[in-house]
Amino acid sequence: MKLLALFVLLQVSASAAAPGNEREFAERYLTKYYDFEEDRISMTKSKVKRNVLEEKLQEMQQFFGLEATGQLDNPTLKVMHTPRCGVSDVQHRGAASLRSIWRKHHLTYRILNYTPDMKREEVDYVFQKAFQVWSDVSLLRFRKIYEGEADIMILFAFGVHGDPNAFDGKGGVLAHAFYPGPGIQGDAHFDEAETWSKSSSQGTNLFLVAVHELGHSLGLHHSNNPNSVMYPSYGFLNTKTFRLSDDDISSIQSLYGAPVRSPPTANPERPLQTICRQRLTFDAVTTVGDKILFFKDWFFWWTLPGSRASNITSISSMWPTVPSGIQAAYEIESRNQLFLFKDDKYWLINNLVPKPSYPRSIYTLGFPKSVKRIDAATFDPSRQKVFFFVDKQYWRYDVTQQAMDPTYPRLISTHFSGVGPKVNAVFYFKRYYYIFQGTTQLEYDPRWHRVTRRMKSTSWFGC
Ligand code: RRS
Ligand code: ZN
Ligand code: ZN
Repeated sequence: MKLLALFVLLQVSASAAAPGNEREFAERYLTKYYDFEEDRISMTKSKVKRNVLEEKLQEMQQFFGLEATGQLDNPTLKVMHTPRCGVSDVQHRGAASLRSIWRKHHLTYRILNYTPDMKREEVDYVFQKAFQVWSDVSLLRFRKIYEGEADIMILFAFGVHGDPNAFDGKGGVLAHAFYPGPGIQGDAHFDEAETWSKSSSQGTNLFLVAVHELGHSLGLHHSNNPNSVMYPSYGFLNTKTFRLSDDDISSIQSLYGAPVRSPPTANPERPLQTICRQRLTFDAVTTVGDKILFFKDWFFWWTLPGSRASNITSISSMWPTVPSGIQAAYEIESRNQLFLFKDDKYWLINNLVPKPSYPRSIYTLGFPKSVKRIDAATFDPSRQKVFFFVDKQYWRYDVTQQAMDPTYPRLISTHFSGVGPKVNAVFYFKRYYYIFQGTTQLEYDPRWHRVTRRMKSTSWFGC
């Protein structure tokens, strides 16, 4: 069970706010959800005097679709006394660590029961469409199941319904959901006290609320952008003109990757013809098991040596924590390790899963501060050494000693006969190094220290 359930009841009961104590109660509420106390203290140290309580009240009133009077009026107190989501409405410093996501792209959902307010087919259709909103802009795929436990279990319930977040009757909180994880995590619950509807003019529109709740089920937090579907107030969602905001799209894509669009240099429908027609350069090339990966911008092609077929995958869909624009990569196959480099950082992917304690600094490998990025890298299993290419020089790292070899860096042109400076990418395959310089690829035999073949960079695609 993940630590963060989206909705935890606010442990402030109405009785704690006796008449006359309303201001104190409101301040506690605003401290919990709107950083009131923190901002009040910093304001006392500031020369500019502002009414922090009034500002915080306005912020809260905007969130709840109330008139932003900045006063502790009755509608505001009513909302404050309603049990609600325990998650702050403001972007908390450090809140990013609370993030949980699904570690897979194919998710199942199950509708456990149906609201009597709508026909069953209508409810089915609404959820299908609500899931589609998220799958259209990400690599997520959803499948409906009819028995057993799904990742996302959907239900309608009144009041107390088996989790700590009882519903509050008609109006107020319409629904809640739990962030990704096992058990109740990921599930979405809808308050049956609402009159659910497919229409935009009567009752509560199930589609809009479902898109919001499923956003949480996928790991999205509330947003303070009123155009976002993750804004916590229903009144701001527009049924007729609904579309995800740019914020919503970039948030979901940062978690699960963007759909694989046609990259600028290739057409996935006819990859071979398109790749072969290009004068392609690559950012990094490496083997991973029996495949060769060719990194370019935000994606990579992969192919099996000897096969004329190739595939394209976005880096973020494969490894959401790894950035685009990888500059160097190498594999230690015997350990199932893949190392990816960008600027002065590197990531370790173990068994295709990113290790959590990365990225690390390249300086921990022994590079001097003058090195700002690695152009290319490869691991030579026969020597147990990694070769790092940086501008005109290369470095040699001993994997067993976990240290840079002494007497490095050396000049590429002196020690790699026939290879000019500035290597874009390099990988080791069957005792040869394949060195990419622009649109040219050199096959280099390290035993005889000579270039044995000169090819197009795209030769591995059967061009
Ligand atoms: C949520 O974030 N779920 O994940 C809950 C959110 C929600 O229900 N927000 C309330 C809301 O907009 N309710 C509409 C009806 C009541 C209007 C009165 C003022 N008021 C899900 C939505 C975004 C799909 C917030 C709210 C507004 C509220 C309230 C809460 C009065 C309690 C009491
Ligand atoms: Zn619930
Ligand atoms: Zn919400």
